[in-house]
Amino acid sequence: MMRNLIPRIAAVNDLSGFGRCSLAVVMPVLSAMGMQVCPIPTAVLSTHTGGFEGYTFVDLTHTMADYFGHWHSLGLGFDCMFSGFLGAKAQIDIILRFIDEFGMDERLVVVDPVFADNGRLYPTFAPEFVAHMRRLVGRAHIITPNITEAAFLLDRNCPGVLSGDEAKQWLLALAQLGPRTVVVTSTPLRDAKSCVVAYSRDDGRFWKVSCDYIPTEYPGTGDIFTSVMTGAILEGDSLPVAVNRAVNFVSLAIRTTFGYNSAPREGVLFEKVLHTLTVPSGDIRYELL
Ligand code: PXL
Repeated sequence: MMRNLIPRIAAVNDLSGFGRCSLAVVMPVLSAMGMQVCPIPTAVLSTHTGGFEGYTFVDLTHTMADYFGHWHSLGLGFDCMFSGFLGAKAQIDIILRFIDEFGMDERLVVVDPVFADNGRLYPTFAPEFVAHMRRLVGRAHIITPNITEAAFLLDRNCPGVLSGDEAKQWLLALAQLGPRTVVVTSTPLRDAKSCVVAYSRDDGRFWKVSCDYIPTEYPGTGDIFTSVMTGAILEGDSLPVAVNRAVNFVSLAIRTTFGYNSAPREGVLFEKVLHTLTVPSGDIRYELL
């Protein structure tokens, strides 16, 4: 049962002024899906950190507790909390308090543990951040790491290639950190270039959705992926359908962008395809892993 007429999501993420990631994509995507997004900004940057030099970075840790304390005094309730890029490790305890004070254990907690990609930590994170993120992951219902973040969370090496059985073992190990649903993006499965794999402890089933391969990477696609998947879950979709809808939307945005040869650091031209989120996806082709 939703608490609000329009599903209401507390979106804990940064605001990057240019480059199409974090709140600048989370908010329009989820609004297009008919959800109310209430942002809790973790930091304000002039651009994201993936491909721009000299960006400004203002950490908003100092205001976050008072910010949601005001919300608490207003008696606001949320159907979902969805966290992404954090400005400092001290924000983990503040978010855990949000989960407690707003009773989010009984609602939906989605944690996208954003801190690394392509085998490396993002520049604003020190290695000790990983242990703090593990504590937040432990309180999530759903997590959506990419394969690099999954490797850091499990203290393993980033795999070159995984068999289906190995991918299942990774998903189970991540679920042991606490979340009942685990979705890992950019998984290098042996029989596909790149896949999203998923596991739900509720029914013990494993899923995979293969992605198109395009020889370019765009920042912000992980944020868009988790936003669409979260919106679909809140709409009542099953896990594999929600993952499939998210893969479809990101693939469409990437193909659209690639055709224009725009600078990858500017992100995907999702504005051109946002309208497709308002109708149910017809192309559902998930498989059991
Ligand atoms: O899309 C993830 C992300 C979010 N926010 C900031 C980032 C990145 C990835 O580079 O730099 C500021």
